[in-house]
Amino acid sequence: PVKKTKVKADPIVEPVVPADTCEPCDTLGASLARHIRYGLCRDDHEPEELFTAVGESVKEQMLDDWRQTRIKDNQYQQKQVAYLSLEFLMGRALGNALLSLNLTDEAKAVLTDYATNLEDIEQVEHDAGLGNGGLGRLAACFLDSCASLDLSVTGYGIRYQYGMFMQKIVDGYQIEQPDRWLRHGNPWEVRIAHKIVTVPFFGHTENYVDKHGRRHHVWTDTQNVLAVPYDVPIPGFNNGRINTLRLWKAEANDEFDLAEFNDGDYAEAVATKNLAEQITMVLYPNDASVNGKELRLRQQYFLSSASLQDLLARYVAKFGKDFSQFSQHNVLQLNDTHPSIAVPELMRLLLDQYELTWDEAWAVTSQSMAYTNHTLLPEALERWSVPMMKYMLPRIVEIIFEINSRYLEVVAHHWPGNIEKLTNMSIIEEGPEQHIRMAYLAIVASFSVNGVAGLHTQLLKDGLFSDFYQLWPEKFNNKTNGVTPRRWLAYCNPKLASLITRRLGKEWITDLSRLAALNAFTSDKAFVKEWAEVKLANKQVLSEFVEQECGVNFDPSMMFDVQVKRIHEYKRQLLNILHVIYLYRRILNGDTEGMVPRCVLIGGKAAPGYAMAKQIIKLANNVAHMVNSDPLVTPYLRMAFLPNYNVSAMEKICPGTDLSEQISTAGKEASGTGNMKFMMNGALTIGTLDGANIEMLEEVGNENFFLFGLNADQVAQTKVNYQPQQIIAQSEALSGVLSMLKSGHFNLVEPGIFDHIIASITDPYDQWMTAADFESYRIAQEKVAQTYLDQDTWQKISIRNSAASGRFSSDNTIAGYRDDIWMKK
Ligand code: B1N
Repeated sequence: PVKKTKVKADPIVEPVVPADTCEPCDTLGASLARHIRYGLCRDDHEPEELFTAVGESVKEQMLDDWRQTRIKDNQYQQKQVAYLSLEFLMGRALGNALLSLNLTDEAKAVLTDYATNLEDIEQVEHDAGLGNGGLGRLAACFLDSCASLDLSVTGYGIRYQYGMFMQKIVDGYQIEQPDRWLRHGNPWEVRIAHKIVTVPFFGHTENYVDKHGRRHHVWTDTQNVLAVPYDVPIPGFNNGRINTLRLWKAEANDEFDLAEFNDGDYAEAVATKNLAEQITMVLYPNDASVNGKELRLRQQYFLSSASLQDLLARYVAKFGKDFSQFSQHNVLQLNDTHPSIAVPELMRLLLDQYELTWDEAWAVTSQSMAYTNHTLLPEALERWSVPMMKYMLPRIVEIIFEINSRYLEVVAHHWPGNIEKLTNMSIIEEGPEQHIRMAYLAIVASFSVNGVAGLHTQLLKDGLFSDFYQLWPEKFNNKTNGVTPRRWLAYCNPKLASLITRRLGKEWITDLSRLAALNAFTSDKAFVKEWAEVKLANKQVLSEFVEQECGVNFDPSMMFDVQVKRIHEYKRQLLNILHVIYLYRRILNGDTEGMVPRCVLIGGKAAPGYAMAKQIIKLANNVAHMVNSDPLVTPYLRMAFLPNYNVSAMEKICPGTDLSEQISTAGKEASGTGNMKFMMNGALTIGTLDGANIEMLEEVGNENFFLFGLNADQVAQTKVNYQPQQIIAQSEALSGVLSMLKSGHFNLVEPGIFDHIIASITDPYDQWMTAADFESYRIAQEKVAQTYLDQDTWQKISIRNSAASGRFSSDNTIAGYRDDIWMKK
């Protein structure tokens, strides 16, 4: 490795302390030696410490570019995007950073000096699980794409002390344990103490009119919490850009405890400190459902206020207090409504702190906010109690009411005399207790509202937000989700990546549409053979992982049929389990003609308060137990429930999967993104016409996708007079499965534990319509099996799936956000 030249400061800036007076940073090897010798302070290091030293040295390799990126971006040469999200599901950073910096080979070589290897070091890194599922992982993929597309985008989030809980399975039941991911420190983060800001809570408001007749508002008597930024570098792929993910940590300020200290009540003072620091203690583990807890609102306001203060301070440093240019230089993308309290907070800062008029402040706010909706599920729509919010954020509530009354004039003007419209569209929901409809607040204040897949956006326009679509059609747009091909192909599947690169060159890594060229190789026998060999090798790796995590033997010669995602009724893990029971019964009955040996893997976490989801986990484990313990069954069927499914598990799972299960009730999954990772890695999909599945099917064609089930319209129609009992009676297969379940075959020692699940299937109000889709699913699975028997055809379809996945690169998605939302004029 060559020694770098001295760091040159960018001529257009004058740093306070000229940074080019020091020696440039070392090579990775020298840096690592120094960190091990002088950073760890001792010789008896555990693998964790060695990882820390490696992480520190890799971070060091980014510092010069990070600084140059910051200097450049402080010039506001391009529009600054702030991506506000309560979740960033980053996973591990080491392997990804090395790939982006093109340092993987160097790191491998360097580590041989330390009697270890890169792979082992990588395994030591704890996942940054600062998210629940798709929404948080999407934010992480977006950061990668933004940096790789050379966009100046800062992620703003929360530095949760405890991320997503660790899931253990005990006797088939989910047990949650705290995720102490920061226990060994975090080499990637940098605490930026001089960018601390203060976030107010509680207190009350006073207002007065000054001698010029201007009304002033003071929010006073507040309890103030410090927001301390921790910056994490986000390297672009081989392009020298290092963006920033800024995560806020709550700390108590020093004022709070003076009174108590003076009274000698030390314990009381420390208790107050804990209260402040609680704000960023833990991630709420709900996916696609709300948890109306006060602390969650505090997190939301804390993130929004800290991030906006940060943005405004930066803007003022460059442009002064003339905010008329603000929206020309800044845009805020709200990742769902979770940070939508940023709307009234930006108004507050502009009105009360920078003394803009209402109209000026509103112009700034409504021209810089953009909102992404991620779900139609009513249980996930945020509504905050007005009395609670008044107590916590009194000034914010005043502003929301003012926004609402001005906006309702627009509604009244558009629909004269229509009281119902006013009630339906009001940001304030009336009732025994008033509530703020956060989605409406976000729509009213945003110049862009987008859904995350074609069908989802259509359903937003036709249903949930149809009134708003009539009022402001120009705000609505679709941005189908994507995933980063760096992590989800180049990094996680090196064997396939290398095969593709040997045939196509490496441009696909930044232009995934090039994978289309793989279609030409489906008739190249040698290529198809190599493709199959790579899959087999990846199945071997996955098999070892399953053995280690579940103690179940997955034979790589069998079909690997996988469903990994959060456990939710709408995602219908239950449908999958019912199908396993169906196959199991057939095997017991000796009906194995044409059956393809399969290994079924299910993984995912249930929200701790979601009883039905937890029962589904238990059922999966019990069925797996029965299946795996019968030697007559295991030649045809094996099943495992993978504990603690997370980002790093998916990195092993998607390369080794044959069949990807995307079987949600149509109209319920906004997009899905796991579906795309599997497709990229050559899995075939069995799926419904839901979310982005529809677009995947469009890209790959009907012959290469196992489609089944009702579509969204049919689901809505069927709902009117749904009679699952009848459907069950007409299906021999489903009747058999249900009677076996009812007989207690899977829960002999725990009678009754699955009664709820069984009842849900036969319930005419079953929203998820499991019974309705069973037959069609079963038949599609038959077709899967037939296809798998013809391995040559299967492998060709597999190639076509990868080839057709180009559209689902998050680079593509981000180019859309850039062109239609962020840079739109
Ligand atoms: O967002 C993903 C989509 O691909 C999924 O289809 C969608 O279900 C997911 C409240 C959510 N929607 N809503 C959430 C997460 C946490 C929370 O507290 C809601 N997650 C989704 C990316 O667009």
